[in-house]
Amino acid sequence: AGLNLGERKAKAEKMFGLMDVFLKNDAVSLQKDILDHVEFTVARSRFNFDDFEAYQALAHSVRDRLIERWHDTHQYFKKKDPKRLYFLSLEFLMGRSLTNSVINLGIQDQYADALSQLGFDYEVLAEQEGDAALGNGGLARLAACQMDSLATLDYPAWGYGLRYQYGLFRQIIVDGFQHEQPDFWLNFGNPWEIERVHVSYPVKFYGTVEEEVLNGKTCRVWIPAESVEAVAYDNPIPGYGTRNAINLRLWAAKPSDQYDMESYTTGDYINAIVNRQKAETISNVLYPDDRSYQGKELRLKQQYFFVSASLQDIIRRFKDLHNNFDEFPEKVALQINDTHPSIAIAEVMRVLVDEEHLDWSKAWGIACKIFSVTIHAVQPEALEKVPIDLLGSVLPRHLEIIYEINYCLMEELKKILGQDYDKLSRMSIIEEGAVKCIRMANLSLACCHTVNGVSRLHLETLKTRVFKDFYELWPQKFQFKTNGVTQRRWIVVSNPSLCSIISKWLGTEAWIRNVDLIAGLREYAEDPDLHAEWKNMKKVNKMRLAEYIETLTSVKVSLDAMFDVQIKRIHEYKRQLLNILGIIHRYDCIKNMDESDKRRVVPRVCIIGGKAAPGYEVAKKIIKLCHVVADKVNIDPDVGDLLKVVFIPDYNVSVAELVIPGTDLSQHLSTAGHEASGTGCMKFLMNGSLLLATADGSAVEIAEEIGAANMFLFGAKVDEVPALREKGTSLKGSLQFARVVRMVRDGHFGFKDYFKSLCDTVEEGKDFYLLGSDFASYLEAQAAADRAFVDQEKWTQMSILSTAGSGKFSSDRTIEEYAEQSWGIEPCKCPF
Ligand code: Z57
Repeated sequence: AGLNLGERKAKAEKMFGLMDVFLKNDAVSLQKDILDHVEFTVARSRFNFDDFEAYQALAHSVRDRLIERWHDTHQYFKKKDPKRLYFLSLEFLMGRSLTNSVINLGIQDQYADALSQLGFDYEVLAEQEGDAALGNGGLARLAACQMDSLATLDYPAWGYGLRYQYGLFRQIIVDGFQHEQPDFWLNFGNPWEIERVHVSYPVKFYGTVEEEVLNGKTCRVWIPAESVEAVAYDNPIPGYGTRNAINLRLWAAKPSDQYDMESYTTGDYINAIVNRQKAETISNVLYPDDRSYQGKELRLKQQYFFVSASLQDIIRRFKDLHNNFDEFPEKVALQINDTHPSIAIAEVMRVLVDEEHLDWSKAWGIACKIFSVTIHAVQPEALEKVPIDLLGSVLPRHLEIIYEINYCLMEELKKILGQDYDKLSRMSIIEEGAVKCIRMANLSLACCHTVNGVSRLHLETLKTRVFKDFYELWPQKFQFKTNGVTQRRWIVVSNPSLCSIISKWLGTEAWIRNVDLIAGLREYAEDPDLHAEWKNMKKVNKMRLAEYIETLTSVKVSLDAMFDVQIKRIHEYKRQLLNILGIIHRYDCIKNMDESDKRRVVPRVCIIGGKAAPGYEVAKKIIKLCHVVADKVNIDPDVGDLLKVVFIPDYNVSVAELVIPGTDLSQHLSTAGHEASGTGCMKFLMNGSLLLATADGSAVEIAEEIGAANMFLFGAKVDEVPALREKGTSLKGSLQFARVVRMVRDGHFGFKDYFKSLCDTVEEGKDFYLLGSDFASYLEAQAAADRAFVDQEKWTQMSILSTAGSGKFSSDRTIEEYAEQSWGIEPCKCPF
C-alpha cells in the first residue's frame, strides 16, 4: 500500500535477497524443535506427553519447515512473476500429511532418529494422524496427486477449494448395514493449515439487478442482499527433491462484519447473532453423493462461494503487479476440475464487465483464453444442470450473463449450422424442459480453450456421445490427458520395502522424480534374487494387511492365499455385485467338491471395501450382501482357508495405503464405457498387484504398457455394449449366472425380501450393466488368475512387469502434458 508499481517490484526484489535457510534439520535441532512445540504449542510438559501429543509437536515442527519453504517459494514467484496456474476444485482428497511431507522434505531419517532418542517411534506417531477427506473419490484424489506433481515439478501453481468442517462421512457397519457418521476432522486442531485472518473477501448472494448510467453508458448493477466473508486457510504442498512448496488455499465461510444494523436497533440482538452465524453453514459439509447432482441451493452457494473468493484473490494478485487486463491471459491459467466450478466463467465476465468496465467482447476474448476444463464423467446424468429459478434467485446477475453468453453462442452457431434447430437446442446452454435449466457443461464448452478427457477411451466417448455436436464444431478444443497418480505417496510413502527394492535394483533414487526409469526393472524380471526380494516384500505387506483385517473383522486369513481386492466407491457401474456373485459361484463350487478336488483350489481372501452414497439404496444393499455372504462362507468348515470374504469398513486414503501394497490381485470391473479413467488401478499396478479388469478407461492403456498377457482382461468391449443391451445374455453364462442370482433370491444367505430388488436389477432384460452377459468371461479370467498364481515364479514375473510398466501412469506425466498442451506454464524453481 502507498507504493507504486515500480516500487512494489523493487521491494519484492530486495526481500528476496534476504532469503536464507532458517531451520536446521540435524537430529539435535529437530529434537529441540519438537520439545519446544510440546511445551509451548501443545502446552504439555516436555517431561510428560503421550503419543498423540508427540504427534502434534512433531507435526508442528514439520509445519515450520513447510512454512519456511512456502514463504521462499512465494517470494520467488513474486520476483519472477511467471504465468500461474490456478486449479479450481470443489474437492481435494489429501489423506494424511505427515509422512508425505517428511518424505518430500527429505528428512525422514533425521526425524526417526530424533524421535527414537526421545523414546518415540516415528511410525507409531504417524498412525495418530486422521485423514483430511475433503472429497468423495477418484476425482478428488486425482486433484491431490496432481498437487503433489505440480509442486515436485516446480510449477507456479495454486490449488483453490473449500475448507469443509465435515469431510466425507465415516462409514460404520452395524449388522452388515452401512451407517454414516459425521467426520468432524478439525476436532483436535489441524497443524497442516495456516489460518490467514487477514486474507478474506466478501462473497455476495441474492438481491436484484438494476440499470444505472455511468459515464453516459447504461450498465447493469447487481445489488446483493447477503454477504458472507471467505477466510483463507493455506495448506503448504511440498515438492519432492526441490525447495518449492506450493499452496492449496481453502476457503471457510465466516459471518460478514458488516453489521445488520436494523436488527440491532430493533433490539433483536440474539436473533441477529444467530442469523449471522448461519453464514458459516456454506462451508460446513461436503456433499457425499459422488456424481448425482441434486440441484440443491446450498451446493450452488458452495460453488460460487469458493469461486468468487478465489477469483478476487487471483485478480488482487494480478493487479499487484499489472494494471492492464490485456496481460491477464499471459499471467493466469484457470483450470476447472469437472463442471463444479464452471460458474467461474460467468463470474470472470461479471468482474471484467461490471467492475472493470471492459467491453463485453473484449472480456469474452480474455475469458476464452484463460479457461480450460477437465471432464471426469461419462454418463450424461452426471453433468450438472442448475434450475434457472435457483440460479436466478441466488445469483441474478450471473443468470443474465449466462443468457448473454448463450445468445452470442447461438448467433455464432446459426452462422455455421444454419437453421438446424435440433442441434442448436442440444448445444444451447439453456435446456428448455419441464424445469428450465443451465447446462454447466455447455457453458464450459462454449468458453474453454481446451476440454480434456481423462483417458484415451474416455475422450472417444465424449467425442462420439455426450459432446458430439461440440466436437464436430470445434475438434481442436478436445484433448485427453490420461490420469496418473503420484509415486511419492503410492510407492515411497505407502510401500517402503518396494521403494528400497526399486532403488537398489536401479542403482538410483532418481525414479522418484522421474518414474520412467522404473522401466529399468524389466531387465531383471526373471532374476531369482529379485524374485526372492519381491516375494518377501509382498509377504511383509500381506502380514500387515492380515493383522489389520483381523483387528477390524476378527477374520483370520492365511498368508498363502491370494489376496484379491476391490476397493472403490460402491456403484452399480463398478459392478461390485459381479464380484460378489463370482464369490458365491466359487463358494458353490467348493461346496460341491470332494477332498482331492479341493487340494487343487487356489485359496483366496476376497476383500471388498468402499462407501455408498447415503441415499443410494442399491449400493447399500450391495454392502449388506457382501456381509451376509462373508458371514456364511467364513464359518463354513467345508471351506476353511480356501475362501474368506472380508469387507473393510471406512475405506479412505490411509486405508488404501495399507491395503494396496498387500494385494496380489485387484479388480476393476466397470461395464466397458462407464469408467472415465480409474486411478485405483494405477496404484495397484505400481505396487505390483496384477489387474483383473474390463477393457475400460485407463485399463486399455495399461494393457498397452505392460502387455495384455500380463493382466487378466475380460468382458464386453465398448462397441459391443449397445448390441448386448438389446440382445441380452448368452446361454452358457446365463445358466451359471442364473444359479447364483437364484441363491440370493431364495434366501440362501438370508434377508430374502431385502435382496429381492437388488436381484431384480440384474434380471434378464433389465441388466443395464451387463453382469449376466459378462459373467462367463469374468469366471474365465478368474480361473486364469488362479492358474497363474499356482506358478509363483510366473506370478512374480508378471508382478515385476506390472511395476516396471507403471511409469506412464504417474501424475508427473499427466501434469507435464497439461502444462504444455493446456495451461502454457513453465517451471519456476526456487533456488537454494
Ligand atoms: C469422480 O470421482 C469421477 C468422475 C465424476 O464425474 C465424479 Br462427480 C466423481 C471419477 C471417475 O469416475 C474416474 O473414472 C476417474 O478416474 C476419476 O474421476 C478421476 O478422473
